[in-house]
Amino acid sequence: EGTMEDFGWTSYHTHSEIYAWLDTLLLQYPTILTNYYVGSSFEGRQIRAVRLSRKEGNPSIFIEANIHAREWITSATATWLLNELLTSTDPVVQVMSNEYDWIIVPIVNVDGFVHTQTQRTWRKTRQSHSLFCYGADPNRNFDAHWLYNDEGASKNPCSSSYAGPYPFSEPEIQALSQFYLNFAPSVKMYLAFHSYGQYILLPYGYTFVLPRNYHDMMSIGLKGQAALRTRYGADYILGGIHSVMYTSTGSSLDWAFDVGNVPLAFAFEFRDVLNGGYGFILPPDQIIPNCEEFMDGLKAMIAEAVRL
Ligand code: ING
Ligand code: ZN
Repeated sequence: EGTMEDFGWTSYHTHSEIYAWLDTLLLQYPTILTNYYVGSSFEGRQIRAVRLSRKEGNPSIFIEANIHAREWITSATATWLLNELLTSTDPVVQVMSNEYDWIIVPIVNVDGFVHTQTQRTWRKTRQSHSLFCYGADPNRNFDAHWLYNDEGASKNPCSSSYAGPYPFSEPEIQALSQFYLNFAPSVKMYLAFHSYGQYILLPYGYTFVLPRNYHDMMSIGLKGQAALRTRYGADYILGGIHSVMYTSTGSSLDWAFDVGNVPLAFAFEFRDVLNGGYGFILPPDQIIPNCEEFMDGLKAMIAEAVRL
């Protein structure tokens, strides 16, 4: 569909369009952007990442999007954010772009994402684990509290929250975790993008026990929640995954926090609101407002993180 001049955020893009857009950015900003191959998906596609770095020695912010296939707003938001970090004239965004390295994996679950072109509500990976059912839930497949207490994920290969036969059984998740560990010493904030329901989530998913710096993360989250509301009145629910959402084991957030040792970890559930009617099928005219309010929230969260 179209040429690269058409890449924008008024419609959703396929994985090849997103990768082609990354290629044009890499040519356009060769001193600022670095291309990475995170690894290969089960079906042999490249999982790609890009790092934006304007100077040496910055702390990093690591972002994963589209770990769940049908959550198209997440890769749209990740690419929009990257574009803003490259082109924004907002002085606050320019400082964020200068003072942090941004490592962005726009499509973690690339096979699943491609599959949603024909089966729009697919969530999992595409590796077959039984005669009849495909895929594991990539956000239940990390080697941290995997299937802890036999809760928070399913052992049934046909379930949409199937944890996989063993931790890191999914090549995408094995690759993402190894890729993350290369950067871990410099990463200050891990962000996992999901939809929908409008939440700012903190670890943990596997237990009600609070993470070590819960109060710092809550105060950062509160600033984000307030800022997210300012532009269009969006209501984001804030709290630990286990308490405001549901038990979930083997997630990237718990893994990044406990194994990856990241100081700050947040998951976002973007638009739609819980009973908004669109669910995962968020109309494309909501991409930009979603991104704008998210940026308001992120700016406030980073400002609070620096202050603390
Ligand atoms: N929600 C997330 C899920 O994996 C989540 C919620 C986020 C759980 C981060 C654990 C960690 O179920 C969606 N909609 O995918
Ligand atoms: Zn998700």
